[in-house]
Amino acid sequence: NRRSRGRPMKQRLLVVANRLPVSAVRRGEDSWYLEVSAGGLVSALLGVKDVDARWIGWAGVNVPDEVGQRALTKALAEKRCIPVFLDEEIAHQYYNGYCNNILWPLFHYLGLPQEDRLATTRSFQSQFDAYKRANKMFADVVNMHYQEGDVVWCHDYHLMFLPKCLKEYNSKMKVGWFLHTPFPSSEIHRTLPSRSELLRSVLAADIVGFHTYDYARHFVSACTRILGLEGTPEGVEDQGMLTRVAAFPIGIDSDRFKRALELPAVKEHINELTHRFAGRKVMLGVDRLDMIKGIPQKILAFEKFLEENPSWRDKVVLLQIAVPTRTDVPEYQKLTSQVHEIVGRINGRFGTLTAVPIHHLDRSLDFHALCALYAVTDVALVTSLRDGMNLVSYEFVACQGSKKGVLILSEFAGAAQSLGAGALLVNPWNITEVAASIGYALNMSPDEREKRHRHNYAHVTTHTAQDWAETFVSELNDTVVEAQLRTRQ
Ligand code: ADQ
Repeated sequence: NRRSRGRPMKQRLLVVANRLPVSAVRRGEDSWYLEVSAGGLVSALLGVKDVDARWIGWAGVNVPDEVGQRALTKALAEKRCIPVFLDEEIAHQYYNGYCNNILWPLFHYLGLPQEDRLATTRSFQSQFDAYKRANKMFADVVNMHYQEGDVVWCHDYHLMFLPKCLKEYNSKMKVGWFLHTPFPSSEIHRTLPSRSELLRSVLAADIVGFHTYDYARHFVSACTRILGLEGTPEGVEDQGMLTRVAAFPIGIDSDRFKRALELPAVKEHINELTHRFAGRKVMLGVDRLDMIKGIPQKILAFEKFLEENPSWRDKVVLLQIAVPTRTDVPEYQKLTSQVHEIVGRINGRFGTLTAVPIHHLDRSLDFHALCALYAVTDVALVTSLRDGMNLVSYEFVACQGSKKGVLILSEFAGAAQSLGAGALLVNPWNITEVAASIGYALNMSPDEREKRHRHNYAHVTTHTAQDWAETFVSELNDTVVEAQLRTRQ
């Protein structure tokens, strides 16, 4: 068994991510209330066998005083979490600035900020300096808690500078880095002023992982074209040292969804929703309210469908659940108003005194409510303009045991690579095509629905979050062993 080769039974894994999987609320000078979020990453790591995982990350709150920091550190330790404290100015420049204003849009093909966006923020260089300083602070905390034999798994675009910092502390540290967003074409990455420095920092890791083979290929091309290094089928080689680059498609904990659907409260909720929308087909969108999710385009496509198919107007409803994010950023506020405006217009145009075609909620739903919604949905609409993977598409499939609903999925979501054969793939920019796919999905024969659903369900239930984490950690171990053998030869 390659997974247990020569390793102690319980290996310590340090998971480093920008945010801890815990929200902290201050109750008093030295008292904190903690709420653990049962996100995908948490359940993925809970399922990894023989691994003792600890989290290192920012608690998302500014804690300037030592008393508060000590109390929070103590409270978090019980949840196996270790905080990184960032002061407000660095956190702002690193997180709102370089991460979310520069890297997030660039990696989703929305380009670098235009001058008007730059003018309202500090200069690009000072944001990058803050990014590096913040990454160094993460590295300090990892280094403080690292013990020989640990493996360190760094997550996402917030921490691209971390592998280099860690290896400078200890070249023997096993370090993996995984990107949750797309890695764009090298032509896009080339526009980034700090393009080379970031690539070199990531290459310091022993293994670099992406959701899809395409993203991995883009990364290797960026290294060959921008840094002039050699790309091999295994990864990128620099002066005889290989950084392995590979695709590790994430999944979900599908059993968690299946178990939820068996709960009496969820069943009751399903009955209520079925009754509430009786006589109408239910279409569903669940997204963070972000430009990359293509929410306005989706709603416009639904409008076009209603326009062209009057007979469906009182027989279908679109439920769009959009959880607000980055609400302090003007572009996100603009997006919210734009979505509200379009929804209002369509409901005014096609609604009646007793029903409206779109129910739009600006909020998050709790897990059980979400499962019930997925279960009653006939057609899910995932129309991201770009998306690393998109787990909503997986969650919908996992909850469709008996209904066998149809998934309309953007070809620009990583999930299109895995659920493409079962879903109806669309170009989200092509509103005519999406509107036609809505019609096709609503009229699909039970046989075709069954066939498509079977394909997707098999994938979602066999390529789980646990497998993803286990494979990454296992490959990280093996890669380092191989690298050490190569050096000795
Ligand atoms: P996200 O951009 O957050 O993740 P996604 O993969 O769809 O996108 O995950 C969102 C999660 O939040 C899902 O578990 C979903 O259930 C939940 N969620 C979204 N809207 C919600 C709402 N209104 N109410 C309740 N829950 C809601 C990033 C990348 C993705 C990549 C993941 C994992 O952008 O491409 O798939 O990381 O790597």
